[in-house]
Amino acid sequence: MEYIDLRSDTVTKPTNEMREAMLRAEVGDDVYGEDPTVIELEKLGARMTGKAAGLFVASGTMGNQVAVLSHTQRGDEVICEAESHIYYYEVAGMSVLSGVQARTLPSVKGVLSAETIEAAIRPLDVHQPRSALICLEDTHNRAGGTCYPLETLAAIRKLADRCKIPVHIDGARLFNAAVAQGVKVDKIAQYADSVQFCLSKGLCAPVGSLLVGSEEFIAKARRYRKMLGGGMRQAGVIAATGIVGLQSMVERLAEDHANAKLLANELATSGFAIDLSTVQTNIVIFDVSRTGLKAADFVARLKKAGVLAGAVGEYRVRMVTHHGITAAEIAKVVDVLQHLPKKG
Ligand code: TLP
Repeated sequence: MEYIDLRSDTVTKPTNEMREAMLRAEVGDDVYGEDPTVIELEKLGARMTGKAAGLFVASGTMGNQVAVLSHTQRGDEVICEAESHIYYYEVAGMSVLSGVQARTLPSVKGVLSAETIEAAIRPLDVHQPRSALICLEDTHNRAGGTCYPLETLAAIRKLADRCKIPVHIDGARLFNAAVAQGVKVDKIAQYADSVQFCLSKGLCAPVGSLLVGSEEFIAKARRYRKMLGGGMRQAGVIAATGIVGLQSMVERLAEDHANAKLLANELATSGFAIDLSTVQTNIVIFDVSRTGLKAADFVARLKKAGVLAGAVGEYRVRMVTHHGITAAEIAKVVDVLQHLPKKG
């Protein structure tokens, strides 16, 4: 069966232009710093985000974990949102690899306020861990692809400067946030000391993320990437696809956002519980309790009808729009949702 696959934007495949770029890519041993294509990608990512340096990593998870390793020491505390990817979905990596503990904070639709963060910052006290890092997620995955308002980021930056705590943004979907907010990514990245963004999601590259920050930070991160086994050799063949992604796949993310809104509005009209205010980018999360089915059963029925989605809670279902999903396919999905057999 030909599925309409809305499980994630990670399912996107490299475009023809990317495959051609792979074929042509000049390569070298990147652990020796000799892969010109990787160097070009790292410079491009750093330039776009307004940072001094970049590091090509295997995945968003590796980028986030290398960032935590580089910013912290064992026994530190990392402030993050309660449902953030770095805490929720990274296999307790920060505890295991960095030896830090997470201080998880409640948010409003994935967005932490400066006040909430400030209240969690530890005083200097022999009993308490050091607050060593603030992690933000933009867009926020489990909140439904929500963006940080720039004023909130500015307030958090001010607090971070006052308290001398670095800020890391998990910007797996940073370009979605920028396109939705009508700004270039550097307008968001300026508030963070380090940013991780994925090339392998909406930008359609097959593999990889970039971690960007100061020269000093990236030099440290490069050592940790090596420690984790992420020192790749002729990685230019994959880096080439990231360059194409950054140069030609950013603006089209707006189509994914339009399709997500279309889908969300139809879901609301069809009686599904959905908070339309969270549908700001390419993620649509809705509640299926009204159908009498749990999310996992609902998703299984959708699959039988040719649509792939993800269960992200007992009654919460996630659909993600991406390259290759057209408005016509969204209409088909809506039709399937409206005619899905109910419980029993
Ligand atoms: N998210 C994936 C799954 O892991 C849930 C998805 O399908 O959305 N930060 C954020 C905010 C993410 O959404 C993801 C991936 C990552 C980091 C990790 O990226 P990868 O999968 O490249 O390690």
